[in-house]
Amino acid sequence: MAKQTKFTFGLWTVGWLGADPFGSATRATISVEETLEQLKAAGAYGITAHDDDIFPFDASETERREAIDRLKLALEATHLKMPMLTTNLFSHPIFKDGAFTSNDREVRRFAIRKVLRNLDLANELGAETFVMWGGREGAEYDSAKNVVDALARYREAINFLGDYVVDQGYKIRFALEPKPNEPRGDILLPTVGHALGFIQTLDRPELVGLNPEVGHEQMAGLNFTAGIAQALDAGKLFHIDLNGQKGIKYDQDLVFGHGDLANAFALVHLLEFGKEGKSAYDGPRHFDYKPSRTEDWTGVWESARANIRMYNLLLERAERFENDPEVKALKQRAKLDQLALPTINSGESASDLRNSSEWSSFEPDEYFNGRGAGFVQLNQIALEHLMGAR
Ligand code: DIG
Ligand code: MN
Ligand code: MN
Repeated sequence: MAKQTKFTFGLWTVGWLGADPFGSATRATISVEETLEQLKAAGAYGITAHDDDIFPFDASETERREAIDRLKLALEATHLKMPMLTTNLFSHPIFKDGAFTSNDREVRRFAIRKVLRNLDLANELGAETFVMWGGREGAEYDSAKNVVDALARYREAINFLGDYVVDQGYKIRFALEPKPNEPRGDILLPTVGHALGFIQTLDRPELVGLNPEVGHEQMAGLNFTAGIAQALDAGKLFHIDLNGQKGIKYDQDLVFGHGDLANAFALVHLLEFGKEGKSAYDGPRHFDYKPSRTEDWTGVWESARANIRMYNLLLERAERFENDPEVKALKQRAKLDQLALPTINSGESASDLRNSSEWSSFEPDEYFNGRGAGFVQLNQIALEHLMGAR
């Protein structure tokens, strides 16, 4: 049975009208009220947004307030929540060389001011996670960006914003979203690993975690589920962007599971059973995808439902995999239980290890032509579960 998972969608996802660098929009816009009603009907728990998704970049204070109050009414009418807010620091020309790390100091100061106002809005809307995707933080030319200075400016901005959240008493945590490239030739903090290392250099590392996106790690040729495991290991999985990507190419933002399905299966298994058989992540399952440009509005809502259906189907199959007695036996053959054991005995010293009696019977040659791991069969059974063949 599908759990009551907290599925959320960015307003900008189903709201993407199809315009891309090679063509104009293929869909007409619809109202925020209809968008929230449709997402509620599709099974969403909540929505997320950039500030510029709620009101235009150049909205007057009155227009801004009207738009926010209109959104709040639509949230009330649909009982949808808003667990995450984020800031658009990438669309307006002012951000053409970045926001926090623009070479232009006036732009950096403007960007921080825009985020300060958006943090107040996040607090007003009850959003506890504040995503920061630095889509324009980066460069096309190595000579045009001193990366050491850029990281110092990034750090300065996040430290300043962390101080603001603490001074205001906001219950907000930041989630950095890595991406290797697009729209910049190279984006700063390109992967989970880079972002984890950067977080440790901040004044308040406890306030800052990650919002990894499936397709972004996969654009760099990395295993997304392994990256999520490292984020969990570091206690930094504050949010997650689910979608699909078919290998190393432009950011496809496909429906979740419509790219590397086997890795999506492993991801759902990790999220739902990765902590001693229990859920390893209790945050929203957030879809950051784009309904294909080929679709009309009927197709958009079908794609929204497809994200949830894919997650629930993978959850069902991951649960059968987790509880399959044959899988338990195969995991033992693959020594996964041994990997969970510490390598060194409690209190064992280097000389204890060197003088252990085990060495008298230990035969490295036994690993030739024997002691096979059984990984392929385990993978076969996993894929049979994925395919609904078991
Ligand atoms: C792109 O993957 C980014 C932007 O859509 C947004 O800032 C962030 C929020 O999930 N993801
Ligand atoms: Mn993306
Ligand atoms: Mn994203």
